[in-house]
Amino acid sequence: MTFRFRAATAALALTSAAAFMLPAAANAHFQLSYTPEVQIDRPGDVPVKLIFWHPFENGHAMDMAKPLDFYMIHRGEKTDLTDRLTPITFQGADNTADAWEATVPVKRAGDYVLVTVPAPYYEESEDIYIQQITKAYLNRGTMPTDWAEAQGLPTEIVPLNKPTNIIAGSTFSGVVLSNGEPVPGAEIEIEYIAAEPDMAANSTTEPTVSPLPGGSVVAVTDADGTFTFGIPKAGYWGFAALGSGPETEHEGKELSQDAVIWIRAYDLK
Ligand SMILES: [Cu+2]
Repeated sequence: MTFRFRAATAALALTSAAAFMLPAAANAHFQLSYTPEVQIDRPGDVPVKLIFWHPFENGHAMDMAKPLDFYMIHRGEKTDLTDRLTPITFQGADNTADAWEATVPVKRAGDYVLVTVPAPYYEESEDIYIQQITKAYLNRGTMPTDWAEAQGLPTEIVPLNKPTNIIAGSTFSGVVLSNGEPVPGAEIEIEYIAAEPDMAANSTTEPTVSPLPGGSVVAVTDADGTFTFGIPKAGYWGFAALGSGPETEHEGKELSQDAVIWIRAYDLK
């Protein structure tokens, strides 16, 4: 983030037009892989929306090109879902953006790990490309099968707590990997989906919380590449390891290849 923050500040100094980009630069980009519920009761096609957004501030949405890859892992088996991707327009609070929807064919009990590999996105205010390789999890029938496994991605966050039912008020830990190796000192940006997308309207909704003063919520991995964060509230929390991936350049510019993971927290009732 230090680099990205400095880059954004420099861009701001250079052009007044960049002032409009300040909210986009000051808060975290997050690649969403959103389903309204991660606990799936019965077999069927589960709708998912892929949106590149600032979900904590209910802010600017970015145009997504067609993802390079979109698939699920269930009981260790990979199923390509790219032919299920359909373009949509997402209506954010400030703007509209190109996004994608698909369905996930949930059949047997177990975990379904959704992996999205987006095309690198050019962020004009920072003059860099950003590629957030994203994992999200569904579960059917409470049977744990895949959630604890690394998926062999260039970079990823491996959860150390089951990501589909974190207790609000407890903690979530993860390990950041790059080419399968732990990444010490990785910067993790942390966001809450303040306004969960309306699945029918492809729009934002009324936010339930406001982002914190002081910018991004951040953790840093320890010497083993591990981080822990206390989860204060039920809902969807995203963690993005910035620039943790092995690819550092795209089309002659800097590439921030990030690892994103989404977890779902519930209140104890
Ligand atoms: Cu941004």
